[in-house]
Amino acid sequence: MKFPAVPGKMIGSRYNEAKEIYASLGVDTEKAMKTLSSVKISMHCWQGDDVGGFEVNETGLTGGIMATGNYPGRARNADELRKDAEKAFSMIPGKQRFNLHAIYLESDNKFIDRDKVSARHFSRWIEWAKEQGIGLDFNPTFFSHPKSSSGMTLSNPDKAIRKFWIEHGIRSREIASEFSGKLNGRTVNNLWIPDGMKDIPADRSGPRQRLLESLDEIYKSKVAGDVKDAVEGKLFGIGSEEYVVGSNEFYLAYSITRKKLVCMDMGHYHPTETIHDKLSAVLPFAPELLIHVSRPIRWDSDHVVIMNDDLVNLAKEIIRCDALGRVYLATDFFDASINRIGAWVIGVRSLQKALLIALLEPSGTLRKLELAGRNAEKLALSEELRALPFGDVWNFYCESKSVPAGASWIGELEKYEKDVLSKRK
Ligand code: RNT
Ligand code: ZN
Repeated sequence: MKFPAVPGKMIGSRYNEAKEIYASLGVDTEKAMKTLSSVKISMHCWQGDDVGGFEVNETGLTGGIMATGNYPGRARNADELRKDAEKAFSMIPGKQRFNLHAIYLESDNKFIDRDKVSARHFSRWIEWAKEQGIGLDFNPTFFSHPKSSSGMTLSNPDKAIRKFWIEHGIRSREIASEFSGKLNGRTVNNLWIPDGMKDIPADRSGPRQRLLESLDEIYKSKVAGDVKDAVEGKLFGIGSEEYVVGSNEFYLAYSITRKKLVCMDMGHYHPTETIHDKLSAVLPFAPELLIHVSRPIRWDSDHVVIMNDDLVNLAKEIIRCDALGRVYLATDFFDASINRIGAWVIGVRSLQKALLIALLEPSGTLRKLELAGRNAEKLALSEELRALPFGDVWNFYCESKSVPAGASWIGELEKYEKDVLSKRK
């Protein structure tokens, strides 16, 4: 099938017109593109293989999260995953980052348990990141393991199990520290645990007290390099509908008092609750935070991110709060029912488009109208802004970064599926 690429000759002329249109509203398109180019999105490794990972004793995905579908072509090993990520990067404008989970280790067919994992097992990832000129982020993996099958890890009443997971947390920070040192930059190390209960607990505070102590133990020592520790709460998971130990309130309080980053995942709140309003509430107290960019449909379903209102509202808040340097963006979704490289590219490009829309907003004018009490004018202007030719700026931006503009990348996706993915059995 042919996909409507924007005719190359038109991209420049359409951009020039768009530039003038935005300039008439006081918006500088060049500046917007320059700012967009400075944003590095941490693309999650786990869309590439449905959160399977490469442990020798792979147990399958557990922990209250779920990837549904069995579209052919998932990456079966780290080499394939790297190749797929490179393909995705070739269709995403600008250099980004890559986000690894501990289960994506490479241990040459030897079983390495979570309490023994170390930077050595990620040396090929570090080499690859150097070649790509990108930074790496990290996540300890507290799910898909026999010692998490009771649904309790860092909050487990059994001291030995708790200790096992604390050790995993400590080792993960060391790996993050190695990433930061070897790649000469920051590494966000995000901790999420599945701990919770299906039905009404007799004791809600005990597990939380134990989690608190386990976390303090993990973060007790300083690690070298620029490691940003983040903690991610949520409302519920499959099998933990009634109670999640690491709830949003728990981690918000923890992160503020312990000077950690809180991670807000767009799918981890009540189904009608969105996160854009939370930024200006948390930022006065938290120097930095992490966002897991996801798309919940009716529940924390981790659908591929698209440029919907939730995403655009989030992007606008980041820009309006002038918080680009304080808010780290990491994608987090896993759809196993479609081409996985496509999923990555759709998600990251959608986030970039949302940021571009936000950067092209005449926010000063909207604010002035609000202050003057001209609220009909404010609403009218923001509605008219939706019809502005942001797509012409986007296409020009893609072209300036030497990646396909418009829908033309879909052809490349199809070709890669035919040449590479369809050959994986
Ligand atoms: C789970 C959290 C968590 C995971 C990844 C795989 O609900 O969102 O971030 O998606 O760690
Ligand atoms: Zn998440």
